[in-house]
Amino acid sequence: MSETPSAADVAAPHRYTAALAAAIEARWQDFWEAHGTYQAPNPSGDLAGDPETVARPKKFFMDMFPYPSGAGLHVGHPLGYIATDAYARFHRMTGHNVLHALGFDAFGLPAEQYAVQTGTHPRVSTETNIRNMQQQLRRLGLGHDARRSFATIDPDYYRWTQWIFLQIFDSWYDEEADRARPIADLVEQFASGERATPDGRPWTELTAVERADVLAGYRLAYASDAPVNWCPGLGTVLANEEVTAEGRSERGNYPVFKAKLRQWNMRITAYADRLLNDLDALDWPEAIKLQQRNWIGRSEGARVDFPVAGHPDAAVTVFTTRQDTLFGATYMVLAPEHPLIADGPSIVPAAWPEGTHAAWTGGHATPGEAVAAYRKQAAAKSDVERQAEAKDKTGVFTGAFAVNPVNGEQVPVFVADYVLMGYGTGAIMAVPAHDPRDFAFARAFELPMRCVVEPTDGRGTDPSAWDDAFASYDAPIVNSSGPGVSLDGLRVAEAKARVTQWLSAEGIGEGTVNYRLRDWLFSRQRYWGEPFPIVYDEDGVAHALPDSMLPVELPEVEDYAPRTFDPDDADTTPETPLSRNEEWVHVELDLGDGRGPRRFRRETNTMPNWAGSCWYELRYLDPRNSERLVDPEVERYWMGPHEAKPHGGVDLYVGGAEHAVLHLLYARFWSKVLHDLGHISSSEPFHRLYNQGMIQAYVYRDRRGIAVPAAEVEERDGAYFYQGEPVSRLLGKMGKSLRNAVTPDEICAEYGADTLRLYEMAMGPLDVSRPWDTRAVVGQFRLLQRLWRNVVDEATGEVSVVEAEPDEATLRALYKAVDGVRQDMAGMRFNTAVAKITELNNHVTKLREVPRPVAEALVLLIAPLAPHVAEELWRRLGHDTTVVHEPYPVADPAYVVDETVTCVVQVRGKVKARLEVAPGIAEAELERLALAQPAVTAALGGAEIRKVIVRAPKLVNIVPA
Ligand code: ANZ
Repeated sequence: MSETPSAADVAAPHRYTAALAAAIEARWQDFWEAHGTYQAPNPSGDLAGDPETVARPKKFFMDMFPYPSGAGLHVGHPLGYIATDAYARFHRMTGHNVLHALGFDAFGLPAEQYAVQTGTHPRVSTETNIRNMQQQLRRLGLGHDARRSFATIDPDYYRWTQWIFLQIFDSWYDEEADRARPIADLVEQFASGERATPDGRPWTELTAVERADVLAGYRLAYASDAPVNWCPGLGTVLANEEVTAEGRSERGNYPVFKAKLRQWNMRITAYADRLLNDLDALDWPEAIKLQQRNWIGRSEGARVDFPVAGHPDAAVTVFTTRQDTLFGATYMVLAPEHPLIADGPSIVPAAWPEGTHAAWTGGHATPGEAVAAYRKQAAAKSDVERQAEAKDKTGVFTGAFAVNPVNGEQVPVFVADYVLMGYGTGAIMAVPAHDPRDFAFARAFELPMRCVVEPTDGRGTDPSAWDDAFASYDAPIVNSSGPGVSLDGLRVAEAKARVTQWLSAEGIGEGTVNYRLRDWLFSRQRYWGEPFPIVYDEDGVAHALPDSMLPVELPEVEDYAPRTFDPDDADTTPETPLSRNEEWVHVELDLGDGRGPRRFRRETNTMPNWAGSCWYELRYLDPRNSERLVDPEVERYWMGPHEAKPHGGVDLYVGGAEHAVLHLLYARFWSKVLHDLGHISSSEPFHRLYNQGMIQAYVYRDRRGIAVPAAEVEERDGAYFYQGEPVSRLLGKMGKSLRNAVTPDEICAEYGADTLRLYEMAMGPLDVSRPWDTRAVVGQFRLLQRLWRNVVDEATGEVSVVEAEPDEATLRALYKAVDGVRQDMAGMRFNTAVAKITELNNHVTKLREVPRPVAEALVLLIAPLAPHVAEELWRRLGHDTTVVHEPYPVADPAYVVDETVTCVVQVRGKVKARLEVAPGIAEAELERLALAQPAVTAALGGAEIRKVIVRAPKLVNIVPA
């Protein structure tokens, strides 16, 4: 819209223009805010409200909350927010109590890095960003309950993040009860002797340090020295997901080393089965469920002990999913970190056994040297790199032999990095004939192969003639008879069962389940995160801080950056930013444990980014509760389980598919712990999950491949030019770096927020990615202009609707639209809802006068999608209530029937009239209509009727006497 009014605007001073839209939108946003229009009442507590609303069916809708980045929003960001808002509005208008709010996920790396560069405290920049984003979002007219907003960096919020950490720290998983229980119950069991201590000594004889060690083996949050990804160049440890396939840091591309560092972990593995099983009852996209299942990676198999020849006390214990192939094991492999070949006493002999194949030694004089060199080489690689399918298999012989328990054969034990220490037992039996990795290794090292599963593809049973392993599950077992057990002739599944039984009877193995899921590394060497509510005493024992000392607020530090080191120096250890504040670190505290004030050292790591988003759904419910995490009645009201939602949870959670695993898995885990400990009735956070698509945008690049500002590109005859030079065009992401970002502010200024909302919803199905096209936005603006004109006289500003009943055709158009739009809104098909509203509006535009009932229905129909203009028109139509809580229009079924059928009316077999009737018309009604036709009356000429034959809906035959 240009600043100077056009001729059309002068003639029509009350036209729906960008300026008018802006005025309307600002007015209603203020109104909603002043009247708390979107406040959802709780059943009790400080947010309790109108009992009539509380008694309605309730819905809790959520978006994945934003990180308040300094770059602000582009039009891609609010796609999901607009959709959930439209959905929430639709539910308010269909009689629900709807909770919809939005907070901010505000701890994180960008603010910290900005702080390092500029010296601005991360809180300052983050809060500025939050304010900017709130302003951008407010302009979109999102109907959030503002009382329920928060940021994860608010001490009032992270107090509870810390409190939950302590709940997890203070509990253990009781396998028998299959749930978490307070650690005090476990202490009780040890103290009473009901449960034996690891070394059998009475609990009372254990020192405090020993007790703490025992309990750490059970706690759901525990510190351990497990190997982690240490990146000296960045000065921090990294999660596996932050390490590239080349074993370098995703950020900065620095080397990453496996180092043993004391770190906090969460025992999420205790919940592996429940996290897996409970997926079934969730209403989530199948693709996401599958990713979670794969991440958890449950494998059923067996553990088998292979004694080591010449070492009566040593055994190589393997995990296998193919115990049916035991007779085909021709060598063994240990992971490089395996304890049997670690420094110190090991099974590696002093010299190469006689007849050792030259290729097995790696050119080393002794097995000891070969193994040590190989271990060093492997330490420099990442797990991903080690497992890469295509790569050549490397390894060396350890000089040791193991004994295959099924046939007594001695098989050589190798060390090779394709076996990982972190999975199963860190050792495998290799069955080269039937496992592709073993096949490749055996070929490279000239190791024997034995076929024990008969190939069904005609390749024969001699593996030396094969090109690859035969890995089928559905085939008979061969070559598998030993002194104790024989499997020949059995199919794979039967053979597995038979061997497993035999192994347990012999005491050399058992059936086991193994998971790919690992415990969750929970510490980071960062500043901008939640401090741990943990202190260490002089013996190094970790203590939980009492409730009264929460929150542990982030202290001021001189330098926000983690200390970095020579990127290649693996022997360095991290120095956390919090550790630099000596006064904060060393404290004298009375923990209330009866031991009086003592000296403690604070934990100086911080929690990972994921922590704050692990429980935020609960905070929306009861945002100001300072006494408890959430009031149980309030939690049950919004999230409690019921028939359609067996584990409870949020009714709808909308966000990007990139959060398929980590965030959703972590949040599910916390939810289960809190449920087990009795704090919440739901055991799943999100009952229904919906992934919205992405808004994509064209990226224009010049001849050098550099992105040019998309807004300044011109199109000529299908080609694109920037400053006269031709540029290429490709669909890509939207963003500042690609110079194609369009902000909601620009679109709001040009057309208004209602147009932007409609356009985003009309672009296509919500779950599909779609290209942004600024030139197409005007289409939705025109829809609103026509709607406006249907209600308001543009010259006078007066309402122009007439007090009249709509004609038949209009009623049909109206109720057809109402019926369709209702279904589309309920099914989140906003694009087709917009199409149906447009169709109805176009019909109304053609009427000479617009009857009030149609105008009002149109306004109500569009209200969830374009709430400001709907409020304005509703008010102008003479209502003093907000449209937000008006009932959504309901269709009259009589007018909804879509097609009509032509009914032929005959008199004495001759066609006299044709009727357009509904396909489901009743016979009596059809007969009545037929007899009322003037042509029929004329043909009868007053004669008596002998018979009327009705074949609804197509034929009526009248037979006169
Ligand atoms: C013998 C065998 C024969 C195997 C055969 C497979 C096929 P999933 O299904 O992913 O759980 N394995 C076990 N631990 C390993 C480790 N730490 N590093 C690398 N590989 C390991 O895989 C289980 C199978 O992967 C196990 O079954 C083992 O090889 C291997 F025809 O044992 B199998």
